[in-house]
Amino acid sequence: MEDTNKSEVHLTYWNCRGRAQVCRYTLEAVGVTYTETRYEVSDYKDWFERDKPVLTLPLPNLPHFKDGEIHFTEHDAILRYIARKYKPELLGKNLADEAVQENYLCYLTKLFQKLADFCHTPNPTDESRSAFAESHSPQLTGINTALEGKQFLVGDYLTVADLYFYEQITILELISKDTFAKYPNIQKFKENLENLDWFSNYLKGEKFVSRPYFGPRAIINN
Ligand SMILES: N[C@@H](CCC(=O)N[C@@H](CS)C(=O)NCC(=O)O)C(=O)O
Repeated sequence: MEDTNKSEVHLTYWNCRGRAQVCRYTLEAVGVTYTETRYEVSDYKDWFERDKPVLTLPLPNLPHFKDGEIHFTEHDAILRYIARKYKPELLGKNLADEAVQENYLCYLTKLFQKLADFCHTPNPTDESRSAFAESHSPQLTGINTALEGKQFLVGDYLTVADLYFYEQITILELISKDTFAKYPNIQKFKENLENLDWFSNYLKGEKFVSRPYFGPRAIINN
């Protein structure tokens, strides 16, 4: 278990990308000092048998997030909390932008489970991988069109939905590497994010969890 010195702001998850990755991006985006616990899957008993039973939360799970006395679970609640507290514009600068941001974020949080499920499906073939990616073409076409003339999903500034979409682009590329060949605006969007100084430094740095994406039962994972 990797356990950096605990600070007031602390994120706990497995040592993989999973549901915590966008929480990590969001912590980086707001620039707050934070620490992490990352359980090794081989030491899963540390979580399930030692720490989880004594966690006095109504819905103990991973990820869980602590900010001083405030302590809770659910990765999407964590994302919104971090943004709301440290940089509310990450949820949209006005009511109209908030609606667009939430529209994407709600869609993408549901999509996560579908991507994760596919990555755990036995015996994927090149055909099944590209067919799965292709099954999302109505939504990807819609997003590609909506990105025309825009830097990010809401407009010219970053929101949590962008960070979420970024992560899912990388998962879809892991499933089928040419998924975005026919979506130039999504490719440009990905570059726009990777060109942000704080993000490119994070991706190159030691804190970044590059692999694996999921736990060891995933078939598509690296
Ligand atoms: N709805 C929860 C799902 C959390 C969840 O499924 N966590 C998985 C990893 S992605 C886990 O291993 N949980 C540990 C547990 O069940 O105690 C969320 O969105 O955060």
